[in-house]
Amino acid sequence: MSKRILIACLILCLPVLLLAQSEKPIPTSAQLRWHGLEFYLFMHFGPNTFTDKEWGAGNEQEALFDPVNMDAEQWCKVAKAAGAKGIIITAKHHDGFCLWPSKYSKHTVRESNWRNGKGDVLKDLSAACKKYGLLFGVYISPWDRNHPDYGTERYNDVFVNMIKELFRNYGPIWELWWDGANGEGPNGKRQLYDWKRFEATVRSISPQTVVFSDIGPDVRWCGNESGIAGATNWNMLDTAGFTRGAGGPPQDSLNTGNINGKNWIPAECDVSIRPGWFYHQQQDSLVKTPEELFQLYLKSVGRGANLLLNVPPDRQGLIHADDVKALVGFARLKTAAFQHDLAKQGTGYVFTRSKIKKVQALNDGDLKSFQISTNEKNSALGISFKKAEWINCVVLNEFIAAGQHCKGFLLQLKDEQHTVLKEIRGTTIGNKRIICFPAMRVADISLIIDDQMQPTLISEIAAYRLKESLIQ
Ligand code: FUL
Repeated sequence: MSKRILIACLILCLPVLLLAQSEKPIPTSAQLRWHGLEFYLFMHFGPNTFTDKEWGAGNEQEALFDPVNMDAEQWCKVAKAAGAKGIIITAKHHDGFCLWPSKYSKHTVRESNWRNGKGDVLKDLSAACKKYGLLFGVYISPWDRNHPDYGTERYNDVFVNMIKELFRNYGPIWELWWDGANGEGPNGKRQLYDWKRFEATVRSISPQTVVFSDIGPDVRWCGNESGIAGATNWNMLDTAGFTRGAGGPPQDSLNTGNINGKNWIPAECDVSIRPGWFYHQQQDSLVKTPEELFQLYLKSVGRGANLLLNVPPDRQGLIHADDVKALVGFARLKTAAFQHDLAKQGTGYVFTRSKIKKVQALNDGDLKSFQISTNEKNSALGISFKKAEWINCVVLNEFIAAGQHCKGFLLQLKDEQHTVLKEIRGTTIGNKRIICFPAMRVADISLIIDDQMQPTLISEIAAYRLKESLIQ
């Protein structure tokens, strides 16, 4: 084999070698797909919508639940207009009320008067999601303040049977959300959950479903309910010795993840568009503004996490006009902000051993192609422009299929004379890192990764000029 062919083979095989060599955790195919979704909606809906409570006691009359104009297609149209990729609904909250006619409970839509007891929120929503090309997910609270079996071993059977009903009758379910809250049932007893069995049930029926909880196994809570991921955000987490709920890892660990964590369990940021999780009319004036939602996007998705934004249907069974307005406004801001990637007009390069080499992967818009940042001293990846461009935002993507490697980076923005205009330090990159700064005319964006576990794979360096009011 000639030397040239040998070198070509080595270069082609490098990504595969890097993947194989990696002892660090890497995402599963279902997790990778999840990372690509970025933003989707949460919907809290049930008796609390009609009682103005956040946690129902479980003894609410079923007749209370009567969303006379419920229209799951309206929810989906709103989700689409917002740019969300799916909807996760509270199939059962802590009050135990089932939004589907479960055979294993007497506290369900069937016992209500809504559509003469023939209504099924999950049937409507799962069908509407399919029609509108959205993913369908469910939240099912293990804590049940209504079920008579709660606090006994029989309840574990009930919960397993409910999971089976959900997955068999309403699937495919892309994400399952397990809440950490665990209080007392109607008889004052607490439940010892059989998590192993619950997990095995989900995996056996639907192996591609990503399961969320404080400790995953697939997606973790970000440690707060304000929608903010850690400025350092590792996709890895140590779970040994921890349990779901009160026995979970400390909230700051959940927020940042663990640099040497043994499992790939990325963070999801759940937050409500209103102060409460459920709809309350008196909060109509407190819906977050499009600008506030954009800032949340920067602090969640822009830090490598996913954003799960709660938009609760009202008593009619519709998304309220105030929420629709805010969501559409947010979608407009986001689309306008990231429409023109100015880096595409520049030239991607690698600088190493005092030599500069043109590369395409960094600004070809393809998240599957990447450039490797070696451990060479004074090396950099970057984008140079023939003519300086006004920019105030740089977006980086790490090729995380191979794991998360960058521990520390320096972003240098230079002018046409190669004078450094601004230096920005950061830690992790992950799936996406959005970095904003006051607008300046930049001729060169240089990314120096000076602290990494293994050579970092960067798939894109993008540059934008956002509306000045969005830069904080
Ligand atoms: C919490 C619950 O107790 C809240 O009611 C809400 O569902 C939130 C998303 O999770 O643990």
